[in-house]
Amino acid sequence: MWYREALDRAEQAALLADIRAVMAQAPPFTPTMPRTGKPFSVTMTNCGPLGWVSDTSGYRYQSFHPDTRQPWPPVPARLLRLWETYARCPAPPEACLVNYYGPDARMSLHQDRDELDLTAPVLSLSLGDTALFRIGGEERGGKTSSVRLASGDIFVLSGPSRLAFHGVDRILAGTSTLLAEGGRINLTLRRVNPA
Ligand code: MD3
Ligand code: FE
Repeated sequence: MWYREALDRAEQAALLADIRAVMAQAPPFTPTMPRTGKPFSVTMTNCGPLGWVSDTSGYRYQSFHPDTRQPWPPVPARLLRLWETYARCPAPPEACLVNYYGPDARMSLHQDRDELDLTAPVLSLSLGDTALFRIGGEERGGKTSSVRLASGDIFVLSGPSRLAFHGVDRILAGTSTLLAEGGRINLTLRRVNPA
């Protein structure tokens, strides 16, 4: 489900302030690819009881920041309310991954399957510059379609779409004035463990 312009500018600004506070507690880090150690072009942080990290030992969820070793900050109340409204999931999110894309960042086609519970929905919220987002089916190499995810859009992946291949082809620089520094922040709220 794609909820275009779900959030007005004031609500986007309030969420951005919440996320800036998360980033002050848990500074964005540059994940690296398992095995190769190649850095991601996206920087990341998390809030919630668990956070997604990637380094040379692999992808995983853990309860603390990889550099500061501090627990992740809690998920802001405003984000929890969006989960309640849009995710239609009785259990609260356990992880909120915060991705920051500069103008040249991208994310190659992948599936999200590091969660033990693959039946719960994932809620994505976009802030800042528009992303050219690509989504396909459950098999790599299948047909894909492109959508432009703009600031304030909410995308909920549930049912079979939860295992769809997806990625970000590029960021359309200068399409939003929300982030003073430019670029895009994407938040994904997730369950990790079965409720
Ligand atoms: C489809 N993030 O963090 S959000 C990710 O824009 C990720 O930062 C992208 O892919 C971003 O893993 C896409 C939309 C999204 C999120 C999770 C999904 C699409 C998804 C999980 C399953 C299928
Ligand atoms: Fe993903």
